[in-house]
Amino acid sequence: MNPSPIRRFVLVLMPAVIAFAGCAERPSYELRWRVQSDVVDRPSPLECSSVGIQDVEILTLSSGTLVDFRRAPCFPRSFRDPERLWPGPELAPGRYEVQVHGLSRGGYGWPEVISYGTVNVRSNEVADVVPDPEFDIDGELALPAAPQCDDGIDNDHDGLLDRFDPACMVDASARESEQLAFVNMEFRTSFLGDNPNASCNGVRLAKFEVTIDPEPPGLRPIPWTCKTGRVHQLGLNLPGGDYGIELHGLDAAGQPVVLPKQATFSVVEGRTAYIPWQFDFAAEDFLALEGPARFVVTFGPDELTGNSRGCEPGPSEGILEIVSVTMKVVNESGQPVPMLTLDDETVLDGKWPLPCNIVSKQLSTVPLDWSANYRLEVEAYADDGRMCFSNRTEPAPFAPNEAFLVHVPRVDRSGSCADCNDNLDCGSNQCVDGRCVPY
Ligand SMILES: [Ca+2]
Ligand SMILES: [Ca+2]
Repeated sequence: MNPSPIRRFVLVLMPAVIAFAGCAERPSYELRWRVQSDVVDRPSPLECSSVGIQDVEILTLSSGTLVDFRRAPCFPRSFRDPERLWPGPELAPGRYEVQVHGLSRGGYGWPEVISYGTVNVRSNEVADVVPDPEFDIDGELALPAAPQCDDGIDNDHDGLLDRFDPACMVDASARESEQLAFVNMEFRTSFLGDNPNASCNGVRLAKFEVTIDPEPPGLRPIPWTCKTGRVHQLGLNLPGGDYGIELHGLDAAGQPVVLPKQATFSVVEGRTAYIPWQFDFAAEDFLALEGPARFVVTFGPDELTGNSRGCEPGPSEGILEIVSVTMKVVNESGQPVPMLTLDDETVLDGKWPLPCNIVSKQLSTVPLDWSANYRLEVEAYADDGRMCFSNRTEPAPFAPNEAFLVHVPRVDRSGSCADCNDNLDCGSNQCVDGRCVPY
């Protein structure tokens, strides 16, 4: 702890004062002090050592100017006799302020460990110091105890000293015995109705930050990076009570991207709590969400091999060629969204078959406003118009900006949708029930 301004002033003055204090003198006042301790109730060295105060400094001031400075043990031997007082300096008649500062074993003081009183010095008389009302214990100067988080004592006997005690980690002015609740929070976040295709990058959300009200002393909110599918753990030591929490979503520059999510929770002193949070940011939570949907269409995967395919069959996969596809954008209730187009103006209304090779590359829509939960239905046809692949029962949710895969499952493997008619169609594989499989 840094010396207070008055202490620096005192240290500069010390050599001159000590020279003065060295002269033979008759004390103009006497005083006694004691530490405000709940450990001992009668005069004892313990009242000092139990609160981490080793020495005291006694300062005498006249109209704010230091006129004497001396040091004493916090509990002088003579104090075992409850009637004995400590001699002050010899002073000219007048009114003085007297301060007693507590010092640690390390020799430093604390701004809150100071006791104040006044004394009226008259000639040929030893005066008593009158403590200020808030520092008065039966006429003695009451010295506040040292802060438990900085007194060098394991006050609650848990083996953890001062700043290593959990209570002090949260609040440097706490008592070590304060029982905090350990709160383990888990944050799961999702976007646009738990849309599996919506990513942190796609919605331009770079990091999250949490604030807690009332703010626990010593807690500095630490932002964490937004990663799709990631669960973030946050461990906190909190005093018991009711709290509000806000989750903020920020862009890479630290600016808000969404309206914060708010919730409340309670913790019970001394208990451990596990609080799972699930926050979904819907389109209306975003301050500005725009951009196209970007996607790649793939057929399959095949339930036996796990492979997906394009318009043309792969080597030894048979002879089925997909010649045309339809693509239709629907809303949440399955109704077509009119006039929604790709960036090349292809209308995604599913009315006309498109050549299959349109899906041989990544596709992109025009920029969308994301107010509706758009989904994409894709159907794929053999050369005679028979539908072999369709995701109509589970259309793919559109998500902004970052490319996602649209898997279109097989719905027919017979007739012109069969991969093969005989082994010759399958190259190094064999044809079983219209499918090419390894021998
Ligand atoms: Ca402790
Ligand atoms: Ca302590």
